[in-house]
Amino acid sequence: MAKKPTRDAHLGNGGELHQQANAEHPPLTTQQGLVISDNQNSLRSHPQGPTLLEDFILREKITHFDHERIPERVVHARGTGAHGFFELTHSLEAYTTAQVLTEVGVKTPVFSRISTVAGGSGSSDTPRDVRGFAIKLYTAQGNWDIVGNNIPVFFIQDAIKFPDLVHAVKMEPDRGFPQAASAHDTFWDFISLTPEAMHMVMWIMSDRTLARSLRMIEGFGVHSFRLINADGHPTFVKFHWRPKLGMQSTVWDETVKIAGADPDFHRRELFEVLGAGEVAEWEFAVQLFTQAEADKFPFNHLDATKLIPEELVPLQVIGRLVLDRWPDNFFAETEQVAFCPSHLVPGIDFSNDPLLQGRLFSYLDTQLSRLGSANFTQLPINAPKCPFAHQQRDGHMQMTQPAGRVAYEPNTLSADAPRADRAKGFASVALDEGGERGRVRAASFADHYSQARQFWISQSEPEQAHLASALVFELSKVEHPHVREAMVAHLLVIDEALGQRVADGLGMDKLPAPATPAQPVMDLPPSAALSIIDNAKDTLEGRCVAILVDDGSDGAAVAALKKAVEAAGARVKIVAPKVGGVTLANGKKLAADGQLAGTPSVLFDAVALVLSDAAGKALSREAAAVDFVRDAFGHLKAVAADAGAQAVLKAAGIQADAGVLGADDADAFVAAACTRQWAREPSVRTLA
Ligand code: HDE
Repeated sequence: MAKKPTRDAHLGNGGELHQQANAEHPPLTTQQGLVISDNQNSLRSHPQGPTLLEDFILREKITHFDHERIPERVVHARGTGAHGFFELTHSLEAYTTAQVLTEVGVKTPVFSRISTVAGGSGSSDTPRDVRGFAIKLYTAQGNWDIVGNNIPVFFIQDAIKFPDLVHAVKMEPDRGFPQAASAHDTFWDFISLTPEAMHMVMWIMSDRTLARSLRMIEGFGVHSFRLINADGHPTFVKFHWRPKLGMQSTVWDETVKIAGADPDFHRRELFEVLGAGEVAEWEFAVQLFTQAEADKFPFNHLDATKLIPEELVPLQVIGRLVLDRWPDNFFAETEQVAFCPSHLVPGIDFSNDPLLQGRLFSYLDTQLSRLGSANFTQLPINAPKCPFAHQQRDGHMQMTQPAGRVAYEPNTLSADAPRADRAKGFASVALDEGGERGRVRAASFADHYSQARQFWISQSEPEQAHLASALVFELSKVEHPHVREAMVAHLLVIDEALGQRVADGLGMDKLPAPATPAQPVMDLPPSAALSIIDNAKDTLEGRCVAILVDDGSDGAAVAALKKAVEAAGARVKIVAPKVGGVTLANGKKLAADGQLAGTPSVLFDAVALVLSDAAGKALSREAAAVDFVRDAFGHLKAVAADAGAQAVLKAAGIQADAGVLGADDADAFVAAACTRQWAREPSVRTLA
């Protein structure tokens, strides 16, 4: 058991509190190991006098503090990290020599960082944004970083456009806002001039960008990579991570409110569940295909604005990723971790995707300015866990002390100097790259609308309504009418009805002429994998349910609900008007996990209210309680309420439906809580 810290202290002359070292608490020292006698008072010339420059202890402490911050990531600044492992379940030996993909059952340690893209490191967890999904696998053959996103396609086809894209989405340079939001003129101006972004626009306006939990998103390597087998034969591969808990999103109004109620919503949840011994788990799957197969695709797989439909190349599940340990120190690990798509292992190689090719340069370069030294690889979170040896030397913050006089290769002066190894070493795939050089885009990259249309028609009805409404929301924040019109012109090409719906939502008097596609738009078949709702798991596992109680609540009803919810794999939080808890009708005290005003229902997947008649009456005049129910209902959640709580439901104007239940049938409540009440949506909001 952890030792309890002692609180012993004495007061100094000025009434300040001093704690002193003792048998349990070692002495506090400077960075040089000098024991500090007084950590409360700086060195003064006399009690009323100025502080002396001589105070090297003060100066060391303040100087270090002044330099605590490093530049945040230029994109993906806000992220949450966790440790875990990758375990291979099916060997890809026929395709690759990479041990991490051939040694079944081996657990490879990993560090993952899931991030938003546009906001600064202090922004909230829940803007409408792509999520970065970066995994560092510390394999026996060196570190392999899969630096992907939760969306399988990207905005642009060529790396040279990336700084423009990011400048467009970030805070506008003259005003310094909006933070972490694409709903502004510069973003949509750029996008409206970038037809290749239209497929990605469909994804970011869909519920994919409104993640319920970091454990409920997919991950994609996005680009094609190559696997190389023992004969040197290449096979193309796409990487996929599929969440064990299924995918789930929030609804937009809920998302907006979560940002206010808990800006750390995703980070806190992962912290809490890992601390409670739960894990976050994904299946690892690959799509494998040959050049000959790729030649028959109706698109170019080297174009990162395209995905390969699962119907065309099925996913093969070959392993799992488990995150099970929160980092010890956020800065040392989550902030200092340096992912680079160029970190790979023998048996894996890049493709010629022009976006990937640019990334191979960018990430190493950005680490140099962010972490300040070419020795960032020596930080514990970045160092390989396999043996490594090289002749790279010196530089800022060199942490190693290589012995001997040899720091070059070849040499004859060192008996054990490292040497290249042709058999085991990394080999780039042999390719004939003949052709004319030039600043060109392949003609096979020119179809920008077919897969956007495919995504749209693959969405369920509620998802289509959300997507169209998201476009209306975003474009309503755009001040320039010509930008709105240009976007509607693209949407009309994707799907006429979509363009019309958005134009209506924007109150446009006249439809603009549709944009002119460079190539005829194909009618691709819908792909079942693209909808979240159609693929939702009927489960409460990994979710969180609130029970609102007050003095006089029925303890047996609370216990029965809690038992049923926990049996379904979800967590329960007790919400009460005071955090100290309540006295139940049976006289027992029940502690609260959250205070009503600070713990709104947006933080939960379903809510139950167990209230005495008197408490129900009192809370029906309490805005926080009424909003608690109104929001849960408006966000399509199951609501269970006993007789006493009916007064609150009435005050919230709740019309009973299949998702509004009594509090006496815990199993029925759990069954209803497993899914959102989509049928309710048209009765609570008008969507585009
Ligand atoms: Fe990144 N990206 N990116 N990106 N990216 C960075 O690297 C860049 C792209 C992605 O948790 C930066 O360490 C360029 C696609 C993730 O630490 C930077 C291009 C995908 C993360 C950078 C792209 C990503 C980054 C900023 C266009 C999905 C966070 C800080 C060619 C496949 C990793 C850093 C973490 C971070 C550059 C496009 C994913 C500046 C030039 C496509 C998950 O190097």
